[in-house]
Amino acid sequence: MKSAPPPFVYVSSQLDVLKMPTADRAEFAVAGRSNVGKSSLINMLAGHKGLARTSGQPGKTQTINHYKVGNQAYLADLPGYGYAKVSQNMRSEWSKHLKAYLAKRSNLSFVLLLIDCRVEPRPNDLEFARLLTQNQRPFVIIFTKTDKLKSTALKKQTEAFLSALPNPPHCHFLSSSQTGRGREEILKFVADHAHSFHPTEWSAD
Ligand SMILES: Nc1nc2c(ncn2[C@@H]2O[C@H](COP(=O)(O)OP(=O)(O)OP(=O)(O)O)[C@@H](O)[C@H]2O)c(=O)[nH]1
Ligand SMILES: [Mg+2]
Repeated sequence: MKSAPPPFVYVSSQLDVLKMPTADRAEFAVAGRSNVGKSSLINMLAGHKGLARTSGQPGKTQTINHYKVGNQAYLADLPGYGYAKVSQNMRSEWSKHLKAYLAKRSNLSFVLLLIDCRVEPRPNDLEFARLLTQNQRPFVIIFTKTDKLKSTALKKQTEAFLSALPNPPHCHFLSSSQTGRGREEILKFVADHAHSFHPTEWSAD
């Protein structure tokens, strides 16, 4: 039987780590290339289509958007990387803020790195995975848009991606925001790891 999702509540949109919500609970950041389906995944997990703004145009999410998940956790929707059409200036601004976020956000428990299950490993995905390890951030891979592939092709693609990674993820999930695939497992992962977040890790950053 499917459980009701914990209520998701929008909190804030910021780029500056100093202005983000108090780091008093576990945080899970949703990261990945532009258009991979980050905002759609948050809506699917929340069971609420209009919560995070989604778009067929890459580059929709331009700030780090925080959502409360029940009282236990924050989900942070990150701007996508790898979108060529935003100006060089804008890209280096985002990259600076993303790097500061990964280095400094004290309650960041896991990064959920989203990968479109149809694409081959791309240099900026591998580079982002490397950046996570440099910052000692544990991460999981969530393969998105699995409604677009048959199971044999899906298995082949996901295995190829996982073996190309420079550093292994904690685990991986298969998801589709169209069918709801992966929802229960991902929510359980968040709940289980939010539970083990200790108040001693709090900081007023
Ligand atoms: N078929 C299919 N389409 C999806 C899925 N998830 C997202 N999409 C589509 O992919 C496009 C991009 O989705 P977003 O959720 O806006 O992507 P994003 O990663 O938040 O993009 P940025 O904010 O630009 O970085 C939209 O047209 C979605 O409808 C999925 O699981 N299946
Ligand atoms: Mg988005």
